[in-house]
Amino acid sequence: MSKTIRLTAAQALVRYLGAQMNENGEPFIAGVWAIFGHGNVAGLGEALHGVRDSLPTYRGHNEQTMAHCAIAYAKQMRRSRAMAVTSSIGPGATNMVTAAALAHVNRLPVLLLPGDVFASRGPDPVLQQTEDFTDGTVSANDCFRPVSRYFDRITRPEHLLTALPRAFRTMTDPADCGPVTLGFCQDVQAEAYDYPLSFFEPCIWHQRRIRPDAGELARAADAIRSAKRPIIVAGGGVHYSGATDALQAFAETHSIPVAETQAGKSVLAWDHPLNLGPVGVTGGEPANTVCAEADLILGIGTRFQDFTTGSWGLFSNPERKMVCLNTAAYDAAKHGAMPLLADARVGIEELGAALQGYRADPVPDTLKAEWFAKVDALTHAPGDANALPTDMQVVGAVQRAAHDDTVVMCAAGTMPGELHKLWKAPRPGAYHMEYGFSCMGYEIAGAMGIKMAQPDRDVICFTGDGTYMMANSEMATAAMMGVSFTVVITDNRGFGCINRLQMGTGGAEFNNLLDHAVHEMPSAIDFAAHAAAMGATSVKVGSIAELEEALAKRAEVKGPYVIVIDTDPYPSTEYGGTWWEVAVPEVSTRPAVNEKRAAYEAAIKERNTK
Ligand SMILES: Cc1ncc(C[n+]2csc(CCOP(=O)(O)OP(=O)(O)O)c2C)c(N)n1
Ligand SMILES: [Mg+2]
Repeated sequence: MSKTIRLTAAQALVRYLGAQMNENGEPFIAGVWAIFGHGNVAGLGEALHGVRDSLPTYRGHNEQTMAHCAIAYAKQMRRSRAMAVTSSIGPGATNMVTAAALAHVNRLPVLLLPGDVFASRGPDPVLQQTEDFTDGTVSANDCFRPVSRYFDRITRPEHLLTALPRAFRTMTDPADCGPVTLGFCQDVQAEAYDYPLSFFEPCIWHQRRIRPDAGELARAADAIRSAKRPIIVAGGGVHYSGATDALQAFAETHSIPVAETQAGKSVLAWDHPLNLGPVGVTGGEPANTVCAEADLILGIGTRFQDFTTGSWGLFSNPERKMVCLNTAAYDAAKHGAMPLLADARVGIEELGAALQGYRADPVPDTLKAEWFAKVDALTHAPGDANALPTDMQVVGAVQRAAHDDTVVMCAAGTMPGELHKLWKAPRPGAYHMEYGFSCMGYEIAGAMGIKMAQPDRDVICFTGDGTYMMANSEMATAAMMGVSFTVVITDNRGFGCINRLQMGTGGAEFNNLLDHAVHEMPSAIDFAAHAAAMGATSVKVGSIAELEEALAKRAEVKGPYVIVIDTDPYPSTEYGGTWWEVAVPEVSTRPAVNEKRAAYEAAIKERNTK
């Protein structure tokens, strides 16, 4: 019997994809998003058609947002499954670069398969080929290099024998996890080769759980034992490791409070007494007060981005030590932390065993009650017929309509900050925030990806008018595919959060709200009509009460359901938060800028001299 099989490289690739399993026995690649062009229609297109019953191919409307959908799918699946995305060469490929960067920052798996120029160079230059005058090996796909965890260019069919195992190793490695880009030369996709049959045998990719080094564990445990006021800062890694139960048990046993980053939010139920809630720039007073005074910060599964640390101002207490439990050595050693390199779940378990008998000083139990008394007043504020609703009131209305199976999601604009502060997540996975890249335009495609990952969940997407306008066309895909989720569009007629940031740094209101941008006609976008034109069910509501009525109907709607509400661009939750480093001009004719510059310099000095 022959030990090889003659396949095109594209056929070999899709056959290999179908044989890669996760440890639950599911195919790791759940489907392939594709927009065809000359760079992939003949090669990959033919191959995908051949396997369409076992490996579904989906057609989107934009390469970037197809990839956002795939990435959101992987995030909601806690990285246990992923999707592939293929494009033609040229613009289709470069459209995916932003999504690659998003997956790179958020450490999320996605397999990107842009077509690439002819390896033979026969038609040189082929349609859409960029030409480097000094380097014949460069193509548009080289843009993916800095935003891929693994990059390869398939210029011979047998390259797949080494490239594909590396691709899966990268996507399933907890530390290196991120986007893989395989630039797939157009002619090579169609070229046949005698592949060894063994290459296509089922392969299981297990989740690696690295145990801590004995020395690192002992040093971390000693540091924690000598701390009286430690706090855990829990990030997305706790979710990806499936460590939420272990974290809760650890926190309870040692009475250590937990603060949640954007990616970490929902690791503990919002009302768990030890969950002090959101930390950092979009954080609340309970976590931020305790962090500022903590003598030890125990980061678990966090990359300590500046929104978490308040540009390190929040963590600048000279007394404090930092231990960082992370699966990536790069993160574990950030900012002088004592590294504890391990999988979050087994790392927490071993740390717990090493800390037997240790209990931290209790934190004042009034902190949370005081915080919620203040913020609940904002979310529950009654509607005022003479004023536009605030974004906080919108969050309140959605919260009242939410239940245990609701997942709220967002990425950019006002709502990530409001939701981090205000949303009450009842259980892990109830909160999905892409705040590593905070990419406008992730929302609608991402909501579709979440619903595809967990069809039984009630997915509610928050989007501003700005981010809706940035990328909305996968709404039509969701309508066509019957993927049901709710989109709440808060229309404040512009980039409200950046307008507030501009004012906060002494700037004139300029070029953010549509009224402050060059125009001849006032902009009045009818979002409900726009969404309806793409096949969504949509409604514009005029008040918080009407929003609640519209939300109550969402379970009956098949496909995307869009609710539009006008909101006031100026107010936001005034409580909580902490300093965030945004560079203010050193020289300006505006006195307001000069004042903010002085405050900026003082804040930097305070952080740097503690
Ligand atoms: C792709 C992209 N471009 C620019 C930004 C910078 N940015 C962050 S939020 C924002 C405005 C968001 O406006 P909107 O969605 O209407 O939300 P609002 O703050 O008005 O509620 C901008 C321009 C970004 N995060 N992503
Ligand atoms: Mg807006």
